[in-house]
Amino acid sequence: MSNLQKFIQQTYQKGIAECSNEELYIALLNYTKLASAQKPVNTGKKKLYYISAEFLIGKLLSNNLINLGLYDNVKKELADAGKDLIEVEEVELEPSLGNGGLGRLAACFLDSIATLGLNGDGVGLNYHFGLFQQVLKNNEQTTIPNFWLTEQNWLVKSSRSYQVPFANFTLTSTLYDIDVPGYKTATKNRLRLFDLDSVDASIIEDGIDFDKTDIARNLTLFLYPDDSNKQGELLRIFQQYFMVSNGAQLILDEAIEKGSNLHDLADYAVVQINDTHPSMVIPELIRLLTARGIELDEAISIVRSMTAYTNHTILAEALEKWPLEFLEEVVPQLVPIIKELDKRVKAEYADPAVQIIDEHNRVHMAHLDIHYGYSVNGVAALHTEILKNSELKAFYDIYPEKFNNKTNGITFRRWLMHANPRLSNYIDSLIGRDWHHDASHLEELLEVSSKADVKAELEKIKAHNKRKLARHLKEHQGVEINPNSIFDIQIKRLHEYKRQQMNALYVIHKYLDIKAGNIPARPITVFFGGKAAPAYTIAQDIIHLILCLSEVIANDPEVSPYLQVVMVENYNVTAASFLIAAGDISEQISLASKEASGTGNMKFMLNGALTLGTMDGANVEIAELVGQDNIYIFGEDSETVIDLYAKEAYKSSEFYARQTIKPLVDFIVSDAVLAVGKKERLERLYNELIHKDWFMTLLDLEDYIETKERMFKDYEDRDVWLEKVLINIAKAGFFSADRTIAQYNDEIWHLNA
Ligand code: 26Q
Repeated sequence: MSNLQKFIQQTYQKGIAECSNEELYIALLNYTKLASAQKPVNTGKKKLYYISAEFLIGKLLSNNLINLGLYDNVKKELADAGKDLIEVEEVELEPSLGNGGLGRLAACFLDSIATLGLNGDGVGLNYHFGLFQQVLKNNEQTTIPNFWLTEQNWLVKSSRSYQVPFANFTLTSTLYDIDVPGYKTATKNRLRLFDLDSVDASIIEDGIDFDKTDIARNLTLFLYPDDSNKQGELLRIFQQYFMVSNGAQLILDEAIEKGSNLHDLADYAVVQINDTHPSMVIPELIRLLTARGIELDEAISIVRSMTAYTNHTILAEALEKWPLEFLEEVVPQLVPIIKELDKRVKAEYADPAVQIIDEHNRVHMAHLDIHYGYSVNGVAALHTEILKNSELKAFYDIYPEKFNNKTNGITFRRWLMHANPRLSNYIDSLIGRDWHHDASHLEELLEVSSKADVKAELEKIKAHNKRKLARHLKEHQGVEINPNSIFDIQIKRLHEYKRQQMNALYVIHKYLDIKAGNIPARPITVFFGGKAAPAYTIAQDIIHLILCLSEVIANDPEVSPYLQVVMVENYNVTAASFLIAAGDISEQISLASKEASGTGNMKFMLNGALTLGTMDGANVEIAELVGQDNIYIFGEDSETVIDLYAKEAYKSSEFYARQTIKPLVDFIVSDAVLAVGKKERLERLYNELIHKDWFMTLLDLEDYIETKERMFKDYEDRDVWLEKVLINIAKAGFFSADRTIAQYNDEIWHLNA
């Protein structure tokens, strides 16, 4: 009997063939945990702590099996017993510990850090319900708690527990670990998730409502609870401090256990601050060091030499600024430290743009990070340039040496090997397996990019993945799609700057065009997926429009054979794996200058979709790598856009007046759409587009429509299209997170492998 057979026999007193998929999942979870437990943790002297409010890790079973080198065997043993690992995997619930790009990036990074043999753990919170689950009902998004944390799970309870002091009470934490086995490595790392001992899910009322003031019960229930009122904002401060105080205590303890005297703490620890949610770690580390007898000046300099900040956005509304009085109410022990740090800045720099505490007594968390950390990085070349030259220019003038770029990356283990095993295996057969450890080897595909048999196989693989997605959607959402259509996909958080509304206007264009008798060469399926923050009204309105269009088109027999719109419910990592492997067109259509990087763009490219995008974020680097012939770029560039904002020169009403645009925008409030939708929502969106359109949808609309039409035309020349596909896959190696992490380590962390 094999190890797995023995394990299952011992667990259930029966063979694999006799087990249900549920039983097999539980057994495999524990089997995998056991295999991983046998791997020693990395013991390198200096350790990275990647602190993040989000870790969007996705289901772990297959990924861990792949990394532990067990996948092929387990799959085969199950198959021999008439079982399908893919079906067993269905049983696993996806952890709900993240929202979007920043959280998924953290998860990809953990995989690469471990794979490169670097000593680095993730630090965050164990949210019992995490981000809400999205349910689409009556053409609207509704929200329910996401119950992901079942009794049997990947967490391993540790013996570490800390006290976290707040103004009026102290809370106790317990640390849970999730193993992060690198890809075929000798050691592992961990994701360290702190939980609140006194958390109590029974306070959840209707939907995702709960008593925001009951901190001792609610602190680790939800990720990003509604912060549209003061109680919600205070809760976020409670959460952030709970995360960083636990993290800081862990950092000091682990360093001391390894022999640190704390004066040399920076030889033992480096902290990467993932956006500003963990920024309070800086004053908290200073507080803890001074409490242990280190002079303030020295404490500040120790912390400055071990903290680094990553910026993920230039949207002003996402840059956190906490009223000092809120901090006073929640964490008064930090306030004198923050005031002291601010005083030192004020003594040196007069420029109001670089102050930590502004004239309205708000604490700018990013400013704290930049002054009191040693590194500031953006997440794509263009993004970092915009930070240096405009958003953070005043800081760049003071500290040019702190600024650096780290273009994002993705783990190919999950986003190719697991999401698209057919393609992954086919690549192995063409160029061998060197790319598993060094993704630049994918360029060897260029040598076969013109071969007819290679193109034919790529075509087959894509068709297979489309059928797989079709089955998945049928089972999970009851939607039928045409696997022979072109799959045009936009999946990402709902946000006006990402311009899902522009794609919706294209759908309207296509609908009216088909009504006018112009039948497309091939049917088109337009997929959307993404959640909207519950308090973000216009984003909800955009979802509403998409769902209404989907219904109008489905009910129109003149159009439905050629055009379908699908809004994928509760878009998450699991859905992404299916969608990305099946995509033909990757929609990356943010207003230039607004998308810091994007990482979905990289995943689609790696899986053989062509990008339809603006010169924004990492699209710019994709365009440089593949060349203009192998990407579809449209729209104004970031300089033009930044200039339009500076001069307040964009007037959406002028674009609306154009004969090409007006009928499309008007259709939002047409009888056809109003018949299936809510007047209030549709009119609000319509008015927003005509009178404000802050993210300049109408500016790029014509070019977008023309470029997309050209893309559909090009799709029909399969030979040429597939050559472009192959060039995209071959050039995707640069976007391996292994490359990104090697750069973080060489230029920021300096850990020994
Ligand atoms: C801020 C203030 C108050 C409440 C919430 C927030 C908040 C929450 C989440 C601000 C930002 C986020 C998440 C940002 C995010 O996911 N950014 C994405 O990061 C990716 C990884 O670097 C990039 O590829 C994307 O371009 C960027 O949008």
